[in-house]
Amino acid sequence: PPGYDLWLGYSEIEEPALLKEYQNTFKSIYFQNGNEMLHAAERELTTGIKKMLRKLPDFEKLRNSENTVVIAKKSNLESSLLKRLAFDFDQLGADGFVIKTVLFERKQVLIVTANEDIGILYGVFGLLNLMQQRESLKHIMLSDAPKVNIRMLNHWDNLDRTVERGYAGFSLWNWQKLPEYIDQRYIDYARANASIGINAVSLTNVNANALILTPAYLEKVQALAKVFRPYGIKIYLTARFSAPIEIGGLETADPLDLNVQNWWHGKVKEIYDYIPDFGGFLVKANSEGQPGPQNYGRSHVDGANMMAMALEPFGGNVIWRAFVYSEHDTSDRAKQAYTQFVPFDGKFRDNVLVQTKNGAIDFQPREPFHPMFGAMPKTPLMMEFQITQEYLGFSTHLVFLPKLFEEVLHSDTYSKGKGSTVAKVIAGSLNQKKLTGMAGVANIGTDLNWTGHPFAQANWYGFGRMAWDPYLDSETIANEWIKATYSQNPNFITAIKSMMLTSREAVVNYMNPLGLHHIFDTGHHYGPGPWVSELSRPEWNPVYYHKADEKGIGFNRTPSGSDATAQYAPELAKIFNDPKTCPEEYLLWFHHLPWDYKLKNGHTLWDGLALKYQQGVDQVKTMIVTWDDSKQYITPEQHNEVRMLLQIQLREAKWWRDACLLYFQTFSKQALPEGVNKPTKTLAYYKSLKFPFAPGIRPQWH
Ligand code: BDP
Repeated sequence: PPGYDLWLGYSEIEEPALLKEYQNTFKSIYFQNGNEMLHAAERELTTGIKKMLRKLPDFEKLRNSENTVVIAKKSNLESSLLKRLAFDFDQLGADGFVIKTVLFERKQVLIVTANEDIGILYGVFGLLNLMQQRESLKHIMLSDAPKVNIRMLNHWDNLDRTVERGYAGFSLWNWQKLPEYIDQRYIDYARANASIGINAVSLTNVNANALILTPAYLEKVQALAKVFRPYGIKIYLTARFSAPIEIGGLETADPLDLNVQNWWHGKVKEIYDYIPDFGGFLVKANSEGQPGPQNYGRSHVDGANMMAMALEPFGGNVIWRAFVYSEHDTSDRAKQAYTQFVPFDGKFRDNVLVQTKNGAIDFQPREPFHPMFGAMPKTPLMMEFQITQEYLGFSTHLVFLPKLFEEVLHSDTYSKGKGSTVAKVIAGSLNQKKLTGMAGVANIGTDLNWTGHPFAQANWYGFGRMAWDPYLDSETIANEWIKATYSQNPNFITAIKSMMLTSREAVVNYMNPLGLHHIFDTGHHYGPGPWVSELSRPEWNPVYYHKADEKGIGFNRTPSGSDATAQYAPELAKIFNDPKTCPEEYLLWFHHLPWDYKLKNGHTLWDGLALKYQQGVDQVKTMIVTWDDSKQYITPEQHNEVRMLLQIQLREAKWWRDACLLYFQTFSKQALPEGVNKPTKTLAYYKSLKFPFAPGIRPQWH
């Protein structure tokens, strides 16, 4: 089916000179014999070469002088060859690899080597990627190693196979047919992840069901672990804090209760009997109704450390989420995670990571980076990005997320002076962290092309690449992905790359320009709902976030308001506090400003806001032109599916513009500036819309 192959399509090499070069290179391959992981790597190389070179490669199990390619661990290479390679293996760690062509006994030999099996697997994918990028291998010298330890997908999959905030069908995990039936999809999923270096997955929703920790499910999880193991992927499960009560028959889940502690120890031991390389637990506690240590008057540290102690003897980790805000706390929601967690810096056990969303609210089209990243030098902070597009148009809108990821990672926390970027915090280099990680909430489901929108595949791909190397730039990633997925044609690449790179700014413009945020319709988050005001908790209402009134619009987070800026380094707080120096893309995030406030370009705030909404719509129109102009380079089916999706995106961009502007106009009481299209419907019409078909909603919000 179209799109099923993802970026592993291995299209035929059409360029004759390069084809010839590759054919010469792959005359005789020595591939070190070995375990399941090496076999997986060898299988992948066979598939790739067969497809790209139209010919089955010649593999040798014994090293001989005819070999033109040698793929083996360092410990398996003869010393004369190692000498030729002249490479310092210490810099590779366990996961890194080197790909190098050397002159050996008067012949060119391409070597792929590493310290460990997993390095060989990544090296083979690295080699295949070079070929998909159509790079010459004649003088290749590439070494690469990941900069982050845990590179993880978080699935928000429920046990009934619905996916919270999932827009690409149902959950891949077929609990009914497991453990006996191994769907080919599990294998292809593992291949795709390994190809970009993802080495951990959490299978289940953070709004957890304790049943996943019972033997009936564990034997199924075990079967998945067996499929993922050769691809270097560890399984994590979400642990519901109240599991000792729900499946353990205890009366409490108090982390300081001895019976509770013993229960978790026993449970963890049981899990490791099924899955000896189990990764650990991902926990959402005391957040949005999930139980947690605070139910018993205990702290996040008490809860996390209790689980960490149970996992420690087995080498497992606790990933404790910092996405908390409380109904009892009336302070600005944006401040609450910091308030709850920063005092605990240095108090978590060594195998605890605190997983923090990229921004302080909730995966909005744009947020300033989360202030916790600059404030917990003694705690391994794991980044949580959302790959599934809950607030960015679901799987219907083309939005290239690596642009967003890059913006966050390149942000400067100033926590140790200028240049203290979030990327350095995540990679652990800023504060010498031993354990590092990055997680992405998966956008994957049973849809034939995995992600619903074909371009949403680029977000899975890009997330993996950036988890491997948080310093990578989004343009490089777009380039790689287009070539591996669609076409090698330079015209196509240039056009589509620029379309992808502007797509994120487009969605910000037509949904949440100038720092607006969380003005989505309730529950499902499909479409605009800036007028929503009657939900029980104030911070669930969009009016809480935009605070539009007769005088102006925006959330004052400066010292005269909620003072959330005080959670940033003083240098940064100073910049954010003054509307004149605050980057305009964060203006209404940090300030409540009058409708006639003058923007940098001379427009009033009202006019500027309206023009931004219009610009977003216009950018989508341009994307459509670009896509149509590129028709000749791809198949009609490929062209048509994205064309249809772009038409929906355009319609929805206009909907956002019109609904938001009509609503905000009731406060600004000003006409739309020239250049902004007149809405074709009334505000009452937009308010009346209902969406019983919106996918991915959490059941409790129906
Ligand atoms: C919000 C989602 C909700 C998740 C929550 C979380 O709307 O479905 O459960 O985040 O991350 O964005 O826990």
